[in-house]
Amino acid sequence: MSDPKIEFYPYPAGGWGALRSAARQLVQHRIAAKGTRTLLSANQPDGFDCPGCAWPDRQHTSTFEFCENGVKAVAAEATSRRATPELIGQHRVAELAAWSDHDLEALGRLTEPMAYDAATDRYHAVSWDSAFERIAAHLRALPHPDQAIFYTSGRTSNEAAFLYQLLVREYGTNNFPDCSNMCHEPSGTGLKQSIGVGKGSVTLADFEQADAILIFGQNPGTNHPRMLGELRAASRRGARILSFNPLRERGLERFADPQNALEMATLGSTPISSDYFQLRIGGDLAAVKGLCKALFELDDAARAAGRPRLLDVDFIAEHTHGLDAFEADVRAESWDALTEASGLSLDQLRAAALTYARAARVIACWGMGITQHRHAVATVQMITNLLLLRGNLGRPGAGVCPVRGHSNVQGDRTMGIHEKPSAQFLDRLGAVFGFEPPRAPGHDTIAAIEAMQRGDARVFFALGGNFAVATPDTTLTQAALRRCDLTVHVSTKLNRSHLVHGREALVLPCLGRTELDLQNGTPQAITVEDSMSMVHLSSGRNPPASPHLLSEPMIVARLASAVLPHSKTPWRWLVEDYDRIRDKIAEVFDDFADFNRRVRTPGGFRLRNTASERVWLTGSGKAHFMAHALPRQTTPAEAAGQRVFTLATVRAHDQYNTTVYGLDDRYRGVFGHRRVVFIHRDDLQALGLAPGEWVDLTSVFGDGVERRAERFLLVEYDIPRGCLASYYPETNTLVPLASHAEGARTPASKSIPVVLTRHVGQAEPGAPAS
Ligand SMILES: Nc1nc2c(c(=O)[nH]1)N[C@H]1C(S)=C(S)[C@@H](COP(=O)(O)OP(=O)(O)OC[C@H]3O[C@@H](n4cnc5c(=O)[nH]c(N)nc54)[C@H](O)[C@@H]3O)O[C@H]1N2
Ligand SMILES: Nc1nc2c(c(=O)[nH]1)N[C@H]1C(S)=C(S)[C@@H](COP(=O)(O)OP(=O)(O)OC[C@H]3O[C@@H](n4cnc5c(=O)[nH]c(N)nc54)[C@H](O)[C@@H]3O)O[C@H]1N2
Ligand SMILES: [Mo]
Repeated sequence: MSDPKIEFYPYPAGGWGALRSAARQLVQHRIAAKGTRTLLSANQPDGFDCPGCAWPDRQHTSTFEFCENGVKAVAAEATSRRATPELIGQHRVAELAAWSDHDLEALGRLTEPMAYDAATDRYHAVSWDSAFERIAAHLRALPHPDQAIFYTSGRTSNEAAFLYQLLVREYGTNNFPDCSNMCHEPSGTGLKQSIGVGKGSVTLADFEQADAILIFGQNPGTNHPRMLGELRAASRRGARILSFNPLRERGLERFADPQNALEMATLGSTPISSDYFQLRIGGDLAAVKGLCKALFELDDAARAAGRPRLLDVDFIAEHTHGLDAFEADVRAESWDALTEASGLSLDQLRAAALTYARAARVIACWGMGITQHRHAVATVQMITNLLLLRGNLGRPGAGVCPVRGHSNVQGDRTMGIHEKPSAQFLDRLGAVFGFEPPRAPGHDTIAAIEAMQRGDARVFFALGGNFAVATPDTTLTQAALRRCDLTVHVSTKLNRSHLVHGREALVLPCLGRTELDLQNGTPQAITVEDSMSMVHLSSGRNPPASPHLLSEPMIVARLASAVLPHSKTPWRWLVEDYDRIRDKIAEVFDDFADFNRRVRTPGGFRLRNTASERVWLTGSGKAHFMAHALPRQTTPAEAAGQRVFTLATVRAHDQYNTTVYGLDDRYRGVFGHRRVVFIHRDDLQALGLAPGEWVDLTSVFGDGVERRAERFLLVEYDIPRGCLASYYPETNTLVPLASHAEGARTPASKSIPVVLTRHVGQAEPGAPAS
């Protein structure tokens, strides 16, 4: 490992730094001309969908949309390195478990199915048939299908997800924990209650028309770099961009478009945020409630002066329900409580409300800074309330925009990956495929971990992802996984979840998004749904990393044939031509009528979003204002005489969730090291600590369990006092399973109460002098 270096990064997001970093990735993965071709076919009408993020693409793009982190995602998949069974089998699993996540990833692509051998503590190659037979034998032997868990990560295509949920339901359970449980679940839950549909209502065209864009708890410079293109254009035409984020994030400040020759040549850049509100971690509910309160006051003043109203009273009367109770609750909230809880001043809240009131068309975007809190659902609904007050829903240039993570996480949910499916969907699925689907609700991510912990769940199967690392309460969760009789992972790369295994374990390697998927000699395309409900085709071009790889739909179909010998579903026939799977999807979901034809029009098609048509599929047929009290103060100010901080776990620039590409976080000025804690200068002083010193983090929940993460480097940062930030997943061990969003059970990994103590013990080699 290189020495850690902490050095302010003075440049805009994007720009030459992005090009240099992208070039380095190609070299690291030994990708020459082939890689360039691979990249050029990302997000093209007849190429593959970028596996990076769920931000949509401009239709009919003719030029390659450059995205540094898209390059990393593609390069990581197109790497020429191979993790063969021979290579992996050279090491005992106990040995591999001591490697860093970065080093496991760096072994390259998996090439053959492997089984764990307890006698030697090693993985070795097995045939596909024996792997499927082994899984089938375990599943058939379980006393009840609810003793098996079927996880999904959001890179899975619509076709694979549809077949997967069908297999699992024909087998007999709704146990579908999903990465969405840890991600945008509160957005779906909150929006469904408020506006009748749990998805974003805007399209890219709306970004061209918005007068103001509010961005809450999202770091697009790292996690959705292509979004910066839209924000840059909006900023250039004078739209106001209001960022709400405890951390100063470079991508929300300035951006140089690598595709803009002038900006690159002149080292110029475009400011992104017009206003930056550095609120307290978890302060968004209070901030937005404050904006609503200020808006009511502005409206009072307008009314008193005989000026036009600032509330959209016609919209409110025709389309909404519950204003009176909401308004009374907001007016009764004191400014003191709102400023204290948000960490913003009255002036800041009033200024933001004025900007909001002056904009005719407003979009609100949000990410994990909103959803990974106990009060996440309430915050999503408060943001929606703010928009409803001025009719900013269901008209051009306005609406809600939860920015999804994984490239098909939204599509997987649409395809029925859900632990609480609706009766209507199950009826239809059962009718189309001639079986009786299970009706009992299944396990979400937290319930799945609890079931394994109790020993009630015996088989864990994962279609993608890295469950052992992405989930909270690492020590407890990993112990739960180890209690299983069998753990199975369908994966592209070796990761820690393969090493934290059950009594028996299998790793099944699959084709990646960028690779040619031939069935019966014919290239197949899959489909995905982006964050704005656009469904489009994706066809890989690269030769597969190994001749032994199977596609995800094929893995599901072959497993189904082994597990369900009496199934009426023609599994193998369906996967000979993915059009056949899509025809079945169209039979089950009305929104996918004529799927195969519509998805072949350039750019694909948009799924209906009723909220964007001002049709409200709520109980009352109207959009709902939802009143919410400020979150209770659950964190003690002190624990055993030590100051308690609130820690948010965030992504560094060189990672994709649990996949660590590199050790830099360029925009935040961190190089060569990941175990850092960002902290305000005055807090350092108050603790008698200095930047460059090492600390341990201990979380404070009062449940008697010690949760501790050791040896983190203190980094002074522009962050409010009392707030800390550190990287995910190194800090997941600090989050108790029981700390999660109310009503959506997303782990509260953005608000962990912790105390800092000086690290004693072995000094870190290469620690920078402070
Ligand atoms: N390159 C890359 N792209 C990715 C990913 C990746 O890891 N790498 N992950 C993908 C996935 S699955 C997802 S879900 C998305 C995640 O994308 P983001 O939502 O951007 O994810 P995070 O980095 O977790 O944190 C977001 C921001 O929330 C801020 N924040 C923390 N706490 C609070 C708070 O209480 N209030 C407010 N207002 N802000 C807060 C942090 O400072 C940070 O800027 O990105 C997707 N795209
Ligand atoms: N503390 C904390 N915890 C968090 C978060 C946080 O912000 N803070 N964020 C949460 C969020 S938003 C999410 S979405 C989850 C992510 O949780 P997961 O989705 O479970 O994790 P990933 O790291 O995205 O999964 C990476 C693995 O997917 C496999 N993979 C990659 N491409 C493919 C493919 O095409 N097919 C298959 N089958 N496998 C593939 C590779 O083997 C790789 O190792 O983590 C959550 N956990
Ligand atoms: Mo996510």
